[in-house]
Amino acid sequence: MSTIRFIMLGGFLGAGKTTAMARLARHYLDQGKRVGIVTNDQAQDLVDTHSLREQGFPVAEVAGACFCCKFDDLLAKVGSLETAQHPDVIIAEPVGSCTDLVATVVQPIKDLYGARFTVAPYPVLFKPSHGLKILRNETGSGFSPKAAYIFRKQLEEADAILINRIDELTTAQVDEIAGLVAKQFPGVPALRVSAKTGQGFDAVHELLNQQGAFGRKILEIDYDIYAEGEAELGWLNASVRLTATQPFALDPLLLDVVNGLKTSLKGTGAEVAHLKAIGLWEGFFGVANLISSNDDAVLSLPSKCQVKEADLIVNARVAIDPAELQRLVETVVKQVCAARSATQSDAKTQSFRPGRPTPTHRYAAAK
Ligand SMILES: Nc1nc2c(ncn2[C@@H]2O[C@H](COP(=O)(O)OP(=O)(O)OP(=O)(O)O)[C@@H](O)[C@H]2O)c(=O)[nH]1
Ligand SMILES: [Mg+2]
Repeated sequence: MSTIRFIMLGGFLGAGKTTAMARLARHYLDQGKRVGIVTNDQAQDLVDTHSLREQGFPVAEVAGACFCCKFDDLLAKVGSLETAQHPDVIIAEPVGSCTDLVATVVQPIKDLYGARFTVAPYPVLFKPSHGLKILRNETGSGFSPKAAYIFRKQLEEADAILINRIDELTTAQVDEIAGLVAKQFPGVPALRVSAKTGQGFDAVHELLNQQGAFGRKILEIDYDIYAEGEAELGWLNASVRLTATQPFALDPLLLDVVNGLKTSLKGTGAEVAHLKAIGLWEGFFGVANLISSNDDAVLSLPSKCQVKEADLIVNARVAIDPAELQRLVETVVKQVCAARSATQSDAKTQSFRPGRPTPTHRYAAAK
């Protein structure tokens, strides 16, 4: 029996993992391969799962904690994709605040499930907006030193670093990032890519096809700093049905939600790691994002539709108290509804600080 290629794509919150996964999935489908995707979040109602499903990919979701703490669930979800899809390739996206994935996911899969899977080299996407400040050691990088610690640890265990968003960076900016990466993570290949446009992805495909001694970088990591860094984030997943008597355009609504939150968060000084909102109705869907407090909100996937009803899902990862985050999200959704004379129903919200990671397995040395 042939083995399944297992590809995991790491990177910080908002680095471009989901965008890159969709691009990779399309590439393998074009090659006639069958693909399954596994998403992961600290809670239910993940924008990425809905967005990838609406794009037509088979997706299984591991919810409630990161892959490392839900290792058996990850394998069970992969198993359900195997039964339903018989995939040649599985692409998995871990939670963007998670690290130590080689010791807790890659190594256990290789060691315990080597007959079922061949694990691809582990790439980590580099997020320029926060990453440049972190690698420059700038104070006021937007995050605390503990969150910056997680960001660096993610890069440290990578087999290759994918410098993302080159479509919107100058050559000088990309050169500066590449120089800092080469100095601080010596010997790690750095590829220049755009998950949005596909620039540089031939090299990513080549990388992911390589066989050899990959997925072997076991970190020295302080779980106290890691846990405290994660717990600085307020995490919120909310869903609600919106109903209006007159049709409204879905895309401006999504942008209003994200921009409204950006504005209200500005007043608090809390740094945004990633805000994302998806609107869904009868096969239409749109997604809006904001990846840092200093960026602009973007409509990454437009729905181009008018609706009288829509399911809205908001995911927010912000360095703020989760109760305060929930209050701000509720206020903004209320305003957005009032502007369209829309009512809310079936509202569900989970807001919390991520708990301390306690991995199912942790390999102290590479097998
Ligand atoms: N301009 C540009 N935007 C990008 C690129 N890659 C991703 N984005 C945008 O960045 C935002 C975040 O991308 P995602 O793919 O959702 O990031 P993620 O790493 O999956 O985020 P989390 O799941 O929250 O950790 C979206 O608005 C994307 O459209 C890129 O190469 N160029
Ligand atoms: Mg994602």
